[in-house]
Amino acid sequence: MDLIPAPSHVRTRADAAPFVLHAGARIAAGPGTEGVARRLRAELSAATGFDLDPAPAGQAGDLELALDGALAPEEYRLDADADAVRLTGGSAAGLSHAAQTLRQLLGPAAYRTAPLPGAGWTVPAVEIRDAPRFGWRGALLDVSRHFMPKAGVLRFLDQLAAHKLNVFHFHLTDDQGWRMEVKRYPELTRAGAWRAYSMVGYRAGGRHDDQPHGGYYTQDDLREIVAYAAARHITVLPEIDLPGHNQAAIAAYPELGNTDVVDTAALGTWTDWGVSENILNPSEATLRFYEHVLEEVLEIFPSTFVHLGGDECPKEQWKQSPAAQARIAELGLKDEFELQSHVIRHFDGWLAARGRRLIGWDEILEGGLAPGAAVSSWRGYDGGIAAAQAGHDVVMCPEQHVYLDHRQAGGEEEPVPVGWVRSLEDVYRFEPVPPQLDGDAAAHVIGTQANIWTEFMDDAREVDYKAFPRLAAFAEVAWSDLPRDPADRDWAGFEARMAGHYARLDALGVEYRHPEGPLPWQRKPGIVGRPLDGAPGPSGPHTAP
Ligand code: TNX
Repeated sequence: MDLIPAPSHVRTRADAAPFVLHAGARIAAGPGTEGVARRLRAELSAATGFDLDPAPAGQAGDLELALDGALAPEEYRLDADADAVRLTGGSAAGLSHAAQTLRQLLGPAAYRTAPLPGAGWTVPAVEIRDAPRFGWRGALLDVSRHFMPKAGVLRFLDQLAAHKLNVFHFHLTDDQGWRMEVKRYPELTRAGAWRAYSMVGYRAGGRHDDQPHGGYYTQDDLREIVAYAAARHITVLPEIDLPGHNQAAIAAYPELGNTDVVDTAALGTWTDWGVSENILNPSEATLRFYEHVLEEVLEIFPSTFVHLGGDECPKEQWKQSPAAQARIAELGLKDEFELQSHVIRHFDGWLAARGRRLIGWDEILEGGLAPGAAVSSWRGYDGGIAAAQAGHDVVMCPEQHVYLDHRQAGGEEEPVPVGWVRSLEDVYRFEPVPPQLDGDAAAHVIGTQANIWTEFMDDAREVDYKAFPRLAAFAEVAWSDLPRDPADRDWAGFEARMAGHYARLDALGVEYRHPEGPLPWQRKPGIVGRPLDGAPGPSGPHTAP
């Protein structure tokens, strides 16, 4: 059956005949299952050409959908025999996972959007009992470094849903582009969503293109993305990065920068990769500006968590700025780190007052954190360990393991080789909860995330190549109850199941990296990357370009 991610329990039934989905099959949708039924019908009727009409009231269906409050919300059961396939979820989310498992059981053609002649639709007689290990199974997509048009984002959400991933971390702002329409501050997208050209490859290569780059999502686009994700039981986690990674915003509104140190009016949206020195000034006016931005963010994104970045904030400008120094004195702070902490704490309280929670990159730990804040541990496990031990919730996403911009093989022909070699097997052997954590502290690891930074991915085809197949291995790490010791994981078994899974990815139209390596058009000869040598330690140096 080649199910990915692997379910907790599968029993194939020798005593029962398989189920065959046929034209005229009916869906019986119990109370609370209407949304999942609608989507299942849409997906399967496209693939099969069958109508899959609702079963008349009170009559059994060929596909039976029900909720059972005795199951955990994301838990599900799938029971198939010759009579019917019964899908039961603890909530609509659990049921939606059951529907994804059914799609896998129906075969790769179930991932197509039109029927192939002569296709058959058989589901083996099975009992599946399944529930996720982690409640937060995320993927970050960086749409700042390279803009991903809306259609590509919706397609990415389909890919996440097919792998039972349930958090879409939407990295909407950075030095190189601001991607969210903000009604109150139209310059953020009028100026900040565009840059004059892009660096091609890593800085050392010294190459640029001559092509303006940009794009942004209107608020209606974002509402559509949020609703599309919600229908797939995916939460969209918006990220508005501050106080660093802000050159695009400063290019749009120069008063946001450290105007007593740099001529911010002369800045454009950044055309380099890396970490810009141009950070926000720490004035009250800037805090108000971002409160206004966040008011619009909260209107559009219903997620409990809002990601405010907090990473890689060079302090040079604050050191030189008389205004920033006066602010440090006025607030009675020790240094620039405490000033950054002050900014983050301000928004932590601001979000909490609105019933939301702040999450930020592990640098936000540096000046002390408010109790409700959570941490994305990216520079390694250490930040996450410290945060969990201090009682904060943690999402483990160490760059040494699950940064999918890093190269997936060591060969010369890997396109734009960045970072450490993180093969499919390496990702399969990634363990989100390090052995240093146990008991309550381990329980603070609420989940894990793979992050796709797009400095070196220009479009959806290149994102496909870097994300897949590794996101399939990651999905199994996040969902399945794998042995905690990476050495004990059944890599050979996973690899064997991947053979079936590649056929699904093909049917979905995902341009994954083939096990043999990049296809000729997937190579980028001559584009300089920054490969790092050796195996990454559990908490190695960080690698931002
Ligand atoms: C570090 S992860 C970054 C990103 C880069 C990424 C490249 C993080 C909080 N900062 O800005 O895109 O490395 O791997």
